[in-house]
Formats: sequence, C-alpha cells, structure tokens
Amino acid sequence: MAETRSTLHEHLAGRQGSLPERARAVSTVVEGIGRVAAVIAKELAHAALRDRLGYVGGTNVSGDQVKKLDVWGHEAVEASLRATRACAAFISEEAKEPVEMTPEGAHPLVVCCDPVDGSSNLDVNGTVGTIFALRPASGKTPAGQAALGLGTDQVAAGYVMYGPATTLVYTAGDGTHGFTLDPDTDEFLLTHPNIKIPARGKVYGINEGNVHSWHAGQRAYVEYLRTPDKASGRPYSLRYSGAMVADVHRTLLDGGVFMYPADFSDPAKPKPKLRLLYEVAPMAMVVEQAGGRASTGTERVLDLRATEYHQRAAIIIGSPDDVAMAEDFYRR
Ligand code: AFP
Repeated sequence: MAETRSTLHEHLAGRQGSLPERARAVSTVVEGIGRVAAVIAKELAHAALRDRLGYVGGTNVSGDQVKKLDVWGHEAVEASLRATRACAAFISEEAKEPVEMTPEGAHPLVVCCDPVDGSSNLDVNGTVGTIFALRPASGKTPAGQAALGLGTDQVAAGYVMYGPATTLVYTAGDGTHGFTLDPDTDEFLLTHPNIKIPARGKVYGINEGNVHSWHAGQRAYVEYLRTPDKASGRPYSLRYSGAMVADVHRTLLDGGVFMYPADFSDPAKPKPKLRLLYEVAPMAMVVEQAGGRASTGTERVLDLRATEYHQRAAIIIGSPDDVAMAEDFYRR
C-alpha cells in the first residue's frame, strides 16, 4: 500500500499551533508560493508550445536580458502574494523598486523573490527555479525598506526547482523540509523531511570559465579539489547547471560545495554576481538549517547586511567541512 504523505498545507498547519500572527503569516505565504509554483510548473511545460520562450527585449535592473517567462513569473508571483493578504511588499529581481502591497503597511511580512532564476536555461529546456525569503515587515510605509537588514532577519526561506519533478524546499527556522509536486492533484507532498546535508561531499559546482578573475584563495581551493588524493576522496567531480537552484539542491542532498565567487580582476573592487536578498541569503538559510554552511570566503553569508535591494554577494555554500576548507584557503 502506498505511504500516506503530509501535504505542504498539513505540514505548515502542523507547525502553526499557538504561534503568533507572524508565524501564521509565514505558513500562508509559503502555501501561496506553493500554489503559484504549481502554476509556474505548468506554464514551463507548455511554454515552447505557446510561443512563450525567448526575450521581451531590454534588460532588468541587474543588466540581465529579460525573458518573456521572467516577466510572466514576476506577475504570477505578485498576484499570488497579494492574494495571501500577509505580504506588505515584494522585492523582485524583475522590479527596480519594491512592489508595495498595502497602503497602510499593515501586513506582517516582506517577501524577496527571484520568480524565475536560471532563466538562461529556459530556451534549452534546462532546470530553473524560484527562490524566496520572508522577512518581518516594520508596519511602516513604504514597507519594502524592511527587507534591508541582516540575513539573520529572515524568518523563512526556500526555493522551488522545476526539474523532472517540481520540488519545493523551505525552512522556517526549524529544519529544512522538501516536498514534491504531485502533478495529478497539484499538491506538494512531503518527500524529504528534515534534510541533513552530508558533512563532506565529492562534488563541486562553479563556473570555471571565470577562473582568470578569481581570488588567489579561490583558485588554490579549486586546484586542491582537482588534485588526486585517495585518503581525502579527491579529485572531486565537477557539476554545474547554470541555475543556482539545481546546483544548491544537488549539494543539499548529496553534499559538496557550490560556489559563485566575486570577480577579483580589480582586487580593490571585487564584483560578486549573485543577488543577496533573493538568491544568496535565502539559500544560506536553507542550507544552514540542514546543517550546512554558507560563506563569502571570508564571512558568514547570514551576517551580511543588505543596504540595497539588488545588492550582490559572493557565495560558497554546502557541506560544512567543504565550506570550512574553502575559507581556510581564503585565509592563507
Ligand atoms: P539568470 O537567471 O540570469 O540565468 O542567472 C542565473 C544565476 O543567477 C544563478 O541561478 C546561476 O547559478 C548563475 O546565475 C549562473 O551564472 P553564470 O552563467 O555566470 O555561470
């Protein structure tokens, strides 16, 4: 007989108990993201058939070329967050300024989200994802400013991966839990309760085409991972998909390390690529809650303070021993 699995709704309801209003709002928003994720998964499956692939023309605030599905995904997530009546503002990769959702700033959460991350994979039917973080609202207007703060301010974070199956992984500060979408019922079912990342892995993920621009410590660390040594399980294998969600998900389940270091071509002005509020900080919370580690190479990601909505940060994330080893190379 097939095992009965908890739905996302049941899992979230189970953790509400007598928690205050904000905790209930977290459940409402994560469920809202689950609902829109099921819609996004269907849209992705039909996109090539409905002429929804390709570019709209123009770039977003980060200078990336905008795809039709980036715009559609932003609008779908915005509508879903409005419907929760728990979100005061939405910080999106596709909008320069926060989208304010309540004139009086009354709702308890601010949501930072990249609706379609890894969108360069869209036209080749590669994996993409949605990344999100929930932060407490301040009750003031404009509400979006409450997103500017430390990574440790996040009250929940997660991602959805649109791969062979659609997977939603989230944490609300009490472990990291994974759900798989049942396409027959559109329900997310608990398939990966209390995920624990292995202490060490055998795989690293990084865009090695950028090796010329890396910090010396970063270069030395990757060289170390590639150098055979039976006793320490080297060389590691390289896997890189071009979508952070897919690379972090593999790392979370199998262990190892995913890295997007800063460009150190001008050592006085290192230039990271990934966005702090809706890529780097949410993934750091998810992985730390599974027993992993997330660092810039020199400091803990969750201790970084966002001062701009589209701020960028370097990330080395994954198994605690692997990330600690990378930090060691940065110190040498
Ligand atoms: P896009 O959403 O613009 O495709 O960027 C995806 C991403 O932010 C992240 O998901 C990937 O890990 C990283 O960029 C890939 O960047 P490179 O193409 O420079 O390796």
